Amino acid sequence: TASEWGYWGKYGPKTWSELCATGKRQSPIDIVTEDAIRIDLGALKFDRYDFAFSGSLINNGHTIQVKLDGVPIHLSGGSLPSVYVLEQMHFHWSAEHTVDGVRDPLELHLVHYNNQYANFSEATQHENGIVVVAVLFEFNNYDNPDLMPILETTKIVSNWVGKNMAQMRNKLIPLLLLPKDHTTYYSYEGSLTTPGCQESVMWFVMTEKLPISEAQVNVFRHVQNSNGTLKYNYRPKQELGNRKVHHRLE
Ligand code: 1SD
Ligand code: ZN
Repeated sequence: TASEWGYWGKYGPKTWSELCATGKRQSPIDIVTEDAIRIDLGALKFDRYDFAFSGSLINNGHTIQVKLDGVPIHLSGGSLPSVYVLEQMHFHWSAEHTVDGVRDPLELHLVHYNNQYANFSEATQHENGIVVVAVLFEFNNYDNPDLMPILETTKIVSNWVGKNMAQMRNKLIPLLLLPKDHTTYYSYEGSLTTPGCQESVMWFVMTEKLPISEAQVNVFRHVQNSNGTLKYNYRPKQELGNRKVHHRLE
């Protein structure tokens, strides 16, 4: 069916054209650090990111997605026009955004929608509707303990394609999934990286990377979907065109 899509083969990104918005602000991109315009756009304000949340995971066949329970988490500041509500977070293995051509093993997306709109899906229809904060993980020899609540539950939903949510056994503090310096970032105007690729996203790619071990990345690489193992789930790089990437420095 036309709604089927994947990351390689018969339904790979080359066949997404009928499912995707086509335009001049598609994501992901390669961030060329030398070309980024250094400017102080203001620090992002991560409100309630430091609380400990219970939540649940789902394997939707394209990624592992985490939903947190309880009070809403808000993102504002950094020249954003309003307050953005955290909708969900999910992972791409390998990373979607490359920095000077380097592709890291994992990228976390914290997906927020503009609270002027009724919900996430309505917000995707507006150019300032969505903010995704992206965190890149690079290989390290040791396990990253802050990923434990998510990884132990990923193992459970690994072969539950699209069926059930699994509750996390341990609470998650979202702030620990951001680098210590979460005020320095690259930002540009782009799109969702999955069909329909709506051009509604302000991207904030954190400059500082977090560590992850090879064993931990392998937990994601073993996730199953209806076609077998979801070995990887990144969309290839899109044209920057005449867009500019900004680099926020204090
Ligand atoms: O890939 C995600 C996808 O899983 C879904 O969360 C979508 C929103 O429905 O967002 C994209 S992305 O642009 O954040 N990668
Ligand atoms: Zn994503």
